[in-house]
Amino acid sequence: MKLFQLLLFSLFIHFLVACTSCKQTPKNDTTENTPPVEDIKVTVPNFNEDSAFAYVKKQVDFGPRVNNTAAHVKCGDWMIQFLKEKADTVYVQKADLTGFDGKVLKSRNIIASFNPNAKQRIMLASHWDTRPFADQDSSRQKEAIDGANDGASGVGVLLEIANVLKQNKIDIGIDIVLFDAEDYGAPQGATTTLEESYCLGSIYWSKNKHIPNYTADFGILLDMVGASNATFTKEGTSMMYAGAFVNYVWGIANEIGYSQYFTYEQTGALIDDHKYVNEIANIPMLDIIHRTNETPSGFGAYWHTHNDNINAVNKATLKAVGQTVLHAIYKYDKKKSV
Ligand code: AHN
Ligand code: ZN
Repeated sequence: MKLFQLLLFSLFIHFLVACTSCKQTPKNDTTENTPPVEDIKVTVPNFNEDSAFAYVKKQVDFGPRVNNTAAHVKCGDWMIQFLKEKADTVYVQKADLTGFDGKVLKSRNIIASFNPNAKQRIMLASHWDTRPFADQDSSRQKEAIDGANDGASGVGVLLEIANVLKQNKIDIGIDIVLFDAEDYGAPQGATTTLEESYCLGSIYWSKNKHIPNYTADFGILLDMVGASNATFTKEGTSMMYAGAFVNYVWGIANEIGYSQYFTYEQTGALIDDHKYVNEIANIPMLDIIHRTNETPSGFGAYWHTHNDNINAVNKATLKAVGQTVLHAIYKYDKKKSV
């Protein structure tokens, strides 16, 4: 009897040990078989600059996308339709925003989400409205600009990225956010009671996100990403709030051959949509924006003039930006860190 009890007890102990080791074995195996992150080979899809350019032209062909105009409504409707065919969920956030001149601007922020339930997310943004005047031009200053670069170029790149995301599996979440009413900023000398007159759509979104507890690991804003030989510097607001992500994206651009576009020069802090995403929504967001030493404004010579038309948009620049952003997101999808 004693012997039998001993046998039972020893069987029980064996059983316990076996169970514990069962649990641990797969864990150890996974750790051993997972290569260090540097060794992970990432396949990055190709960015089609012809397609991106066609989306830029499509927007411009609606006419200037100035709030409260038919062209603005039609272009917005087209983008929503387009994104509904590509993304898992599209949110349209409507808002009546007040411009510096007191006008009510009928606005829509458009958010296209891929993998809406994924915890780790990247936000990609651009503004889609056009400036209602050409205050930097020497003629026809009161007429709206085409905004081929200022507005349409960033959206064109993002619409092509939506195409790529539809066709090439990614596990992290991606949100393409098209902000409205960015460029209704007061011209110099205009009287305004508003502290902020640019970026009304992104300020609204940052205070009223499309999902109340929405957040992202980081964000990339595209602004004026289509000019020939554009230079994208390390801009002050981006460096202040999202420096590690700037280094990540600029590093990738240089690695894949776009060092003439992505320079390591540091330039002054800008007011742009990313400022409010950083400061109000607390999501680190960087700005890929064309900066130059060749003009007093620091923006390209086309900026807020009638020269910002389709001829100012260059496919090679769209490619450099689009391919860099694709690398950044597909690499992050594998590494889950920068
Ligand atoms: C200012 O002009 C203050 N910031 C640049 C924001 C902007 C306007 N981006 C495009 N148009
Ligand atoms: Zn502008």
